[in-house]
Amino acid sequence: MTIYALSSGPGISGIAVIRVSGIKAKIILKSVIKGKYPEERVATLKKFIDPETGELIDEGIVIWFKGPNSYTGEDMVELHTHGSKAVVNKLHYILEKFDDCRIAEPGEFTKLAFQNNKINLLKAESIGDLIAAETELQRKQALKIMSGSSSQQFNLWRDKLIKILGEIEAKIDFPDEDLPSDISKKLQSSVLEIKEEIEKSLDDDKTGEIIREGFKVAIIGPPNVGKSSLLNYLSKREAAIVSEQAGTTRDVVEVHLDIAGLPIIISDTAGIRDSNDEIEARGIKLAIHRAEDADVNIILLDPKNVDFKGFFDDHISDKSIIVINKSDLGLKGIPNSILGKEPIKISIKEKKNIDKLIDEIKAKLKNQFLKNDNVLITRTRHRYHLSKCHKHLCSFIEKKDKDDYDKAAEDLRLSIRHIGNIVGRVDVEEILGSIFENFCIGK
Ligand SMILES: Nc1nc2c(ncn2[C@@H]2O[C@H](COP(=O)(O)OP(=O)(O)OP(=O)(O)O)[C@@H](O)[C@H]2O)c(=O)[nH]1
Ligand SMILES: [Mg+2]
Repeated sequence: MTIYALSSGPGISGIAVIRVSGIKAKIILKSVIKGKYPEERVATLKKFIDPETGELIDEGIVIWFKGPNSYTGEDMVELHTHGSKAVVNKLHYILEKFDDCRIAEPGEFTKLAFQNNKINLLKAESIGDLIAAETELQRKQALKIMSGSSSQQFNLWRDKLIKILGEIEAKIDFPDEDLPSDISKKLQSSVLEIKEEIEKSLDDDKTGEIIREGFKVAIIGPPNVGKSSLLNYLSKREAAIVSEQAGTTRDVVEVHLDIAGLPIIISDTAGIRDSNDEIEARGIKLAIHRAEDADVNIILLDPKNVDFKGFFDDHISDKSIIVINKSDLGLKGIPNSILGKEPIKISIKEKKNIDKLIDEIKAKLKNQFLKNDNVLITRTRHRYHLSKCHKHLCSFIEKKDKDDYDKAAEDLRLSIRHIGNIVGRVDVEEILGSIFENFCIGK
């Protein structure tokens, strides 16, 4: 099967890139250009034609990648045309007419690259992350994973475990061989070491996942203190309705922001108070959930709404930033109990001190999540498999008796399988290979 797709994204643009991958790529390119076939990997200016009528469609650059030296590992072609809807549609129409040629599914080029062993699963995922990256931090993280730093670590653990399994399997298969009597202890301590390293990686405050998805910041507080005004100010648009009526916001209003390179999902919520109004009460419940779920809470008050009883008292924690808005109205009436908590005093109306609040958000996120540079896990999928791997290693370590070799080997096999799942490598042959390598069987 040969696939094609517009790789440069929809919409009018200076240049559009259509990629074709598969066995027919060469024939297709031959049919849609005039003149000599281009050299491999050389950008060449060509006229595009309709192969049926010979009609000129556009003029642009073509590049021919002969497999396996291409992104997908198959024969590939790139057609760089002018980025008009009409040109792109016409070329799609022509490509569709070739036998065994169809439009690619989402991510299919990268899937092919993975299936043809051009990239591992982590790299495939991080290419997706890089394309989706909205902020510097996300770009850097995606690029780091793409360049293979975490794959290396996962593969290193996996290789070590495969080696240990090799030794254990040899012991099971050839019990008469002269293996050292303390083999069990030696293997136990090697596994213990890996287990502890994995433990450290798992204990990472989920930084990688949070960076990928965005830090969650919730604005909470009593009604009418200016929560929606703050959201609108930070997002530079009228994302939420602002009014002098208390109880305006009911639903959670969410906006994605880039604050100094940090990906932030900020939520405006319903003002929290005792309410008999059913809909408002539902909004308040949502607000409380959002506050619990957030990485940072901005607790917004104004000089008239500084009642800390109930909810706010309970919810002040390391993740809260206490802010008094409407400082333009004077700060009279703020009790010492609140001043003692050193709130940031802002005025959205007069655009005062909001930079201080932003600095505090950044500082909080950095302290909480960006302490560790060595992030390995960026998806729930990685965490799931690494935790499972860890669980099986713990179970291996509990098996001290020599009679438990069979079961211990199974624990190792499962842990290897889980770690292999992260990078996309699950291969029994490799384990067999390791036995041959280490014990010279057959000599
Ligand atoms: N004086 C003054 N008024 C402000 C300031 N910020 C917001 N307001 C006003 O306060 C009122 C309430 O603002 P909102 O942003 O709707 O408040 P809220 O907290 O979202 O209110 P609810 O959604 O009802 O909980 C509006 O009339 C705003 O114009 C400020 O810094 N100073
Ligand atoms: Mg509001």
